[in-house]
Amino acid sequence: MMITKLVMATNNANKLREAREILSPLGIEVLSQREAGADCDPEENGATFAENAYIKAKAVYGAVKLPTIADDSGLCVDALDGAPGVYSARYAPEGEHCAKLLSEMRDVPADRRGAAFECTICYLDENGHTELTGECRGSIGYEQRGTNGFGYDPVFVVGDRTMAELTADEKNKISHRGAALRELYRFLKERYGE
Ligand code: ITT
Repeated sequence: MMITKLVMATNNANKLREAREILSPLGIEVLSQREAGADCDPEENGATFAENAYIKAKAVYGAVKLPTIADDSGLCVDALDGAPGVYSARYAPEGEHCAKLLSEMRDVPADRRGAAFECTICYLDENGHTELTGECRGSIGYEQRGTNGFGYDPVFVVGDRTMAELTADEKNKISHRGAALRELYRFLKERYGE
């Protein structure tokens, strides 16, 4: 029987909103960890997105014992050797991430401003865990533009717009999270049937 309900192990309301936008049209309801009765914020001390996603999924699954997903994601900047990567959330104080990144990238020429948003979704249920990944390539702009989305979206350029200038639907079609969640859906269909 296809899964129709998942718990999402996150304290990030924007990730939860995007997961709902992507999965609810596919017939999967996403409960927040709080709605499911779990109040977890485990230490994310893994070295990779996959390790951190598993840490978060395991903490919430242990509390709710229902099929659980966790998203660990971040921005990997070529000119910074992949940083901030798994440290994306901890890179700067709240609200200062984009400004700090623009300042670090001040002297980097246009042809070396490539970057990728990476996302790993860990799915965990009584049969064990699986990781699904998604990537979105773009580049780092020179100024913040747009008010949609969250995090680094105002400085991440795809085509001629920043991710924060895209509508939610436009972002979800091309985003790292959209790609990983669609992989998750394919995995669930294969394992549990239509
Ligand atoms: P949880 O661990 O509770 O899920 P978090 O925000 O701490 O929430 P992460 O540890 O995975 O999540 O950190 C990911 C950071 O990477 C996030 O805080 C953003 O700054 C950035 N990020 C991830 N996805 C993004 C997106 O779609 N748009 C912009 N920034 C994003």
